Amino acid sequence: MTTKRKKEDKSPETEGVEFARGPNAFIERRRKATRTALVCPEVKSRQDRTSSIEARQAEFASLAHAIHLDVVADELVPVREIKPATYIGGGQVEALAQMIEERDVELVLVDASLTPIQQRNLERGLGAKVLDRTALILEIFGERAATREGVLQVELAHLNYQRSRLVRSWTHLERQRGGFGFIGGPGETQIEADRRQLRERIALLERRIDKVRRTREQQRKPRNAVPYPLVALVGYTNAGKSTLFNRMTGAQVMAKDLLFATLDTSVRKVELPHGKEVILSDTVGFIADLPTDLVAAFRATLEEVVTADLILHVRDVSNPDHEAQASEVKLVLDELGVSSETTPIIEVWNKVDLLADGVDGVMAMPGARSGVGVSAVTGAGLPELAHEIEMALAENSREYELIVPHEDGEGAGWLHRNTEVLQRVEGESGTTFRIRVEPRFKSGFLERFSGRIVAGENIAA
Ligand SMILES: Nc1nc2c(ncn2[C@@H]2O[C@H](COP(=O)(O)OP(=O)(O)OP(=O)(O)O)[C@@H](O)[C@H]2O)c(=O)[nH]1
Ligand SMILES: [Mg+2]
Repeated sequence: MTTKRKKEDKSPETEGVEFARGPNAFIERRRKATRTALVCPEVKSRQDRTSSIEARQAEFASLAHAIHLDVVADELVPVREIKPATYIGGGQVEALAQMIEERDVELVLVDASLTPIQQRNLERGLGAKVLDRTALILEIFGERAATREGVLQVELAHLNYQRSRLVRSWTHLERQRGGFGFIGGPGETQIEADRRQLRERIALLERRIDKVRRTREQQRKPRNAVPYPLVALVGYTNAGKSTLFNRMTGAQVMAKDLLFATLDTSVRKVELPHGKEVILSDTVGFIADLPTDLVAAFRATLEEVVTADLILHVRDVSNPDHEAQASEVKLVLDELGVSSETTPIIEVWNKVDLLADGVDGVMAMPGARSGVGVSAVTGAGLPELAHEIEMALAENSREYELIVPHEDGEGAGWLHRNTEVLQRVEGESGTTFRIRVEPRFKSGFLERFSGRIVAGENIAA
C-alpha cells in the first residue's frame, strides 16, 4: 500500500484530535496475516440474485485478498432457510466449528448481511471472530482511503455500522476491537457509555466532513466553471475504469487486479479527435450489496457522476457475470439519482482482448448493440469510443445565438466562463455570441439569457 493514513494531522480543524484512534479497523493488523475462513451461504429461497454462486464465491475471495488475509478455508454452505439466530443451520455451525478448530482459524468472514444477534451467536458457536460482507467492505475502504475526506467518510460509515450493532454485550472480543471505549467490561452501563461516545464522535465527524467538503467545493468551483463537458467513468470494481482512464489521458492512476484499487476521484482533461476537450473522471468502483452507508458517504466523492454530462459505464465483458454486475451498477446509480433519463450513458464493453472473437465476439452478445467494444489494454475500439463520446456530447449540448448589450459586461463574462464561445461579432446594439452550452449549464444559461436568444433551441422560452 503506497498511501498510508497520516498518523498525525496538524491542520487547524483537526488539531488536538488523534486520527488513528478512531475505531476504523475491525481486523487487527499484525505482521502475520490473519488465518481466515470464508463462508458463502447459498440461500436457496432467494431469487433476487442474478449472479451465479460460483461467481459470488470467487468475488468474496477477491474481497478477502484485497486486504491480504491468509485464507485457509473457503466453504460453500447451502441454506434452505435463513435462521434468525445463526443465519446458517445448527449442524452447519457445528461442522464449521470443528474445521475452525482444526485449522486454527482466527477470523470467519460470512458473505451475507448478518444481524448483530446472528453475528454474536456465530462467534460463540464457532469460537472465532465473525464479520459479515458489509464489515469486510468497510475494512477495505478503511485501508484504502487516502484523502482526508475519504478517511473521514469511511470512519463515519464504520461508526454508523457499529452503532447499529451496540445491542450486544461485549465479550472477550472487545479486546481485539481495540481503542475507543470498547475496553471496559460488558454490561448495560458500558453500552450506554459507548453509545454516547459513538454519538459524540459521529457528530464531530459530520461537522468535520462538512468543513472539508465546503473547502473542497470552493476549490472545485474553478474546475466546475470550465465550459468543458464532464465525462464520468463508472462501473463494477475491477472492470478496468482506471486502465481506460490512464489510456485515454496518459495519466498514471493505480490500476490493479485488486478490488477497490481506486477510492478517490481523479480528473483529467482529454482532447477528442475533432479537437473537443472534455474532463474525464475516474471514480470508486461499485459492488453488489455495497453498504448503503458507504454509498451515502461517498455521495460527495461521486459528485462527478451526479453532475456528469455523459457517463461511460465500463463493463468487464470477459467476466461471465458481467450482466449481473451491470445491474448492480445501475442500482447504485439509481441510489445516486442518476439514470439514462437524467444523463446519457454509453456502455463500454471492456476487455474484449480476453474474448476469443475480440470486438466481433462482443457485438454478438445479447444487448451489446447499445455498447462499444474496447480493450483498455490493447487500445482496440478506442477510436470508436471517442467517436461515440463526440456524438453523444454533440447531441446533448446545444448551440445558441444571442445578443448581449455592451453595458452587460458581466453577462459576456458569464458566457466566456461557462459556455464555449464559437463566434463573437460586435454590433451596434451589442455583441452577437454564438455559443455551445453543456447540459449542466443549460438551466443557468436559460435563466439568465432566455430573453436575448435569437437563434437555437427553445427560442420561445
Ligand atoms: N486483458 C485486459 N485486462 C484489463 C483491461 N482493462 C483492465 N484490465 C485489467 O483489469 C484489472 C483491473 O483494472 P482497473 O483499471 O484497476 O479496474 P478499475 O475498474 O479501476 O477497478 P477499481 O478501481 O478496483 O474499481 C487490472 O489488472 C487491469 O490490468 C483490458 O481491456 N484487457
Ligand atoms: Mg480503479
